[in-house]
Amino acid sequence: MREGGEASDKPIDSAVLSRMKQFRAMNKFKKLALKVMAKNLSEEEIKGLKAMFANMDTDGSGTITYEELKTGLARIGSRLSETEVKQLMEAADVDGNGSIDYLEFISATMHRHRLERDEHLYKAFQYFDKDNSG
Ligand SMILES: [Ca+2]
Ligand SMILES: [Ca+2]
Repeated sequence: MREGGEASDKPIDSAVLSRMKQFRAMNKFKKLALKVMAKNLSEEEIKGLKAMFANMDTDGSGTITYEELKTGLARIGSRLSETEVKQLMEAADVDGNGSIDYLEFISATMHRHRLERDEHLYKAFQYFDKDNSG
């Protein structure tokens, strides 16, 4: 905490952090399913997360590096160790290219209750059903 700093107790911040931690524990299939769902979310649904992504991507490159994640998380009031930030980074970086792109970020931080929503689930199902056999 610092004087004159921004309040970091906004619910979205802690929620996002705990979702990232949950994401870490998911298997590859679940992560991919979330990524497909993330693509289909409406602007309205991801407004807050989009702003947070832009906020963390300080150089505006369109991807979040480890350094940016570390600083960004610290800014929203997290007290994670280097190791924990690294673990979150590795978890969110689904394609393993060393940075978190927009879609990876949304996948790792979106509301999990979307998983239950039929519409999104169906789209994810269709994606994996390559031969459309149903
Ligand atoms: Ca960046
Ligand atoms: Ca990546």
